[in-house]
Amino acid sequence: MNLDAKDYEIMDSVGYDIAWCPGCGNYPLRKIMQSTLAELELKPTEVVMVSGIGQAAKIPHYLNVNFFNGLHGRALPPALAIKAANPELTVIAESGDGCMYGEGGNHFVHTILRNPNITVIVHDNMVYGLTKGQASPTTQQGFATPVQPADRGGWTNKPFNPVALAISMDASFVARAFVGDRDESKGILKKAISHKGFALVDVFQPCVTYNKLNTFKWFKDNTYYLDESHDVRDPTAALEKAMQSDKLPLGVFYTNPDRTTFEDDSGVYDENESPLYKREVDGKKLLELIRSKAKT
Ligand SMILES: Cc1ncc(C[n+]2csc(CCOP(=O)(O)OP(=O)(O)O)c2C)c(N)n1
Ligand code: SF4
Ligand SMILES: [Mg+2]
Repeated sequence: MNLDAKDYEIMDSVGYDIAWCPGCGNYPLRKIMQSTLAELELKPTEVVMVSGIGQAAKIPHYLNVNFFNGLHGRALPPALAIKAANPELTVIAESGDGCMYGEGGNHFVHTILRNPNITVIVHDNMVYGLTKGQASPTTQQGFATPVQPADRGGWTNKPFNPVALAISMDASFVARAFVGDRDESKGILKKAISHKGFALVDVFQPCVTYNKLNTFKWFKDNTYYLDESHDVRDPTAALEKAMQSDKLPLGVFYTNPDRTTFEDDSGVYDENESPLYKREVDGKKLLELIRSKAKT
């Protein structure tokens, strides 16, 4: 099968406008996603993208894939459920730093624990873009916002470190990328999507309108790539790299392919490999179950 990036473009006949600002880092990420999916030879019909609310969360609207666009912070529960009901699909949860780590922070933690075989791609622009520039969990200290002005010292919290948190929880794949580096990002995303288990890729994505601090140049100047000497199976080494803040490492920090997945652990595929959605519902059993619960 020969797929190329164009296969993931929405047909012009559908008639849609892209609501991102000119120069936004979401555009290169969209292109990177298209070539990543094409090179993995995943048919658009086999991919489901799940997002929440925000600028990043609009990405599935602008790609030719199946998608479920739910509530702010709530991308992960439906992503887990879709994968559990139909493991044949490639499920990608994709949303912003606020959506995934702020409003969705609880789901982020508990989905790492459950280890479903899904990929989580976070457009990390270190700001709430859609709602016009408030601080998000990954906002840098000193960043001035409309409610934390520069003359009061800006945002005072230390930024949340999703990579370190995920490694400390033994997430099965943890990586960071930067949209300014297309080939490297594509390589990282290909590994993440091919990995069996929960795979996190935190992607630095400049917001050119509301984040004048963390620009394309800032990310270029303040990042470097982990090299071959980094042992991705060593959690202590991975955590040490993740805690670096003078220069932020990019690449794959950590993998643990030995963890069993949520789908495996659920037991529903132990004796029957047929996806849940294809199985007949036993009406009698279901009624008995409902009645037994109604009595308690
Ligand atoms: C429960 C809830 N809280 C707040 C909002 C308002 N809201 C919508 S998008 C958003 C911020 C989005 O920021 P982020 O997820 O970082 O995405 P970005 O726009 O930066 O890509 C907020 C606060 C909402 N829709 N629902
Ligand atoms: S506000 Fe920022 S994140 Fe949103 S579209 Fe504009 S540049 Fe992109
Ligand atoms: Mg954001």
